[in-house]
Amino acid sequence: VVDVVALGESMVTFLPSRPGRLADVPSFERGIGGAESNVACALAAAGHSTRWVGSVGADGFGDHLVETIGGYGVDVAHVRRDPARPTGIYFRTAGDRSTDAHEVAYYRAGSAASAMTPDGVDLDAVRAGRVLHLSGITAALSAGCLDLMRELTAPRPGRPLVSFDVNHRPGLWGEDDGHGPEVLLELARGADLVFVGDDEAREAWGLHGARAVREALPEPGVVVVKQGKGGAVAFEKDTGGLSCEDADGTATFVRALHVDVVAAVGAGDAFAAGFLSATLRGLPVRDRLRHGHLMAAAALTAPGDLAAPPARAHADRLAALDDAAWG
Ligand code: KDG
Repeated sequence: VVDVVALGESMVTFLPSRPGRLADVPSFERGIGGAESNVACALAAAGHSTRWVGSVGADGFGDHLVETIGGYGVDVAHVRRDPARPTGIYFRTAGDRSTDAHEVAYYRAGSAASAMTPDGVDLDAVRAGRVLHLSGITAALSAGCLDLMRELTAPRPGRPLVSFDVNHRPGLWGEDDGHGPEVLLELARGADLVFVGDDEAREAWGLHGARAVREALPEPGVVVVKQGKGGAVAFEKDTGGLSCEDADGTATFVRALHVDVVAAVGAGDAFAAGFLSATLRGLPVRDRLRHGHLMAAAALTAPGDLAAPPARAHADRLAALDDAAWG
């Protein structure tokens, strides 16, 4: 059995050669992006067996994604190659160091991945892992993708542990979609493990603070609310299998590591990967949060979406440092 299957759209990313407005940047370097495949790659680099399921065009960018993600050791055998639609791409500018404000230009409308539906995806391959990792980005891509997300978060006997990173991307919700980011709350309620930033919860759902998020999401066994540079808080209830420190529903907070940020993009994916890795290893919730922060710190201090995570033994030593080191 694969440890983690991640499903979502991956894109070729164009990273700016220098800071500045999109209008002024003269050249870009090719990278890869895609929140869910980022999680799969980071988990593979951390020693887990992973699979990425998605759809890309039968084009050179699709080849590049499949080869690069496969190069991390991720199983890409179930990625669909769509001869009729292109691989999505996107450009972004370097974040302003103080505000992290950056411009993003997506070219993904009508992409191969946006045509995913419950019928067009090998659902057995998607459900074959111990964990299925999804994100709210997929729900925003098309009506068919939203149907697929509803199918995968619906209750079902024997389903894998469903992990859902809200990943609210305001630029993806069109005016005429007929739904907005409130559907992310519905999907999150069907998951077993939810990651959400407090800023996302405010923007997408009008919820203020970690407690309000937990109150709006009482069903998932674990809800992790990320509080930016401050840290992250996990609410956990008995999930009947995973270890559980605070079955009474109390919260566990762990401060984030303070690092000099090189590029913030991908840090949330790295956090999810660290938390999931520690979850698969049956570690207590405090250590899951610490491994999330450690992987996020590695991603924050490297350019691009993906950073090599610390080796497992190294991460374990850092996670085991005493409370004084972790603040
Ligand atoms: O989390 C990083 C992702 O945002 C990036 O890789 C691109 O998947 C992406 C998206 O849809 O924004």
